[in-house]
Amino acid sequence: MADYKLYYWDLPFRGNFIQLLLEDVSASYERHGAGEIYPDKSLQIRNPGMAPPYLYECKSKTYFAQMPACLMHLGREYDYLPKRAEGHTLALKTILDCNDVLMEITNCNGMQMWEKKSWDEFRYNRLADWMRLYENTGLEHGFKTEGGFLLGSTISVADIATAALFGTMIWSFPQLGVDLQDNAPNVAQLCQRIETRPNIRRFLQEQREENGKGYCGGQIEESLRKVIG
Ligand SMILES: N[C@@H](CCC(=O)N[C@@H](CS)C(=O)NCC(=O)O)C(=O)O
Repeated sequence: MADYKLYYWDLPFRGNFIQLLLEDVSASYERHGAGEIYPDKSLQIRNPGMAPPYLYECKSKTYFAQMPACLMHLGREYDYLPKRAEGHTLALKTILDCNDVLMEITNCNGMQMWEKKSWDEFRYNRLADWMRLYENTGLEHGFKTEGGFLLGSTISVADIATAALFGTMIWSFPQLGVDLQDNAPNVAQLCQRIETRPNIRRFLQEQREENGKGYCGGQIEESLRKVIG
């Protein structure tokens, strides 16, 4: 029996945050469609969750929802959390930042479609600031050492989350690679280092062959593609 079951759509968007970690630690897990739980059973599972991803832990027969909670849980299980209090808190903060960026880049889960003007304003101001924020965090902590990670000299959930955020974004929208390079060159390098870790590389290659450039899906992805050009 697998150790975990991950319920998500056939898209990288929030699912890859969890999946990259599961892959990196060689956890045994099964992928299931989000529709097996969402929306009909969302309130019936133990620890109900409003929306995918859902992570089921077989040994405890427990479900977890909310991507940051799932990642922190796995981080503790697999020793991917910084030991010191500041680092531990920053790891959670980094994942929450990622979730904010996901919310912003999808205009609140597609509540409103992007127009060229609003997109450019977001891209060259707020998104650029987000990138700089990750870069500064790394420079204040792990990037002091050559080949270091975001928060220190060892890999943590913060690196998995950063790569799941920006690595995926750049893969799906290569035009944004320039933005990351200009605003956060060390983060760009970090994403490459994480994406080339053997298990992650194998997984991403397979996923990208199957899903192409797919990002978050739906009309909001179409709208993003239109404005990014
Ligand atoms: N804060 C939640 C957001 C979950 C979420 O918005 N999931 C998306 C897919 S990435 C979804 O299917 N939402 C449907 C809904 O909210 O009803 C998390 O981090 O897991």
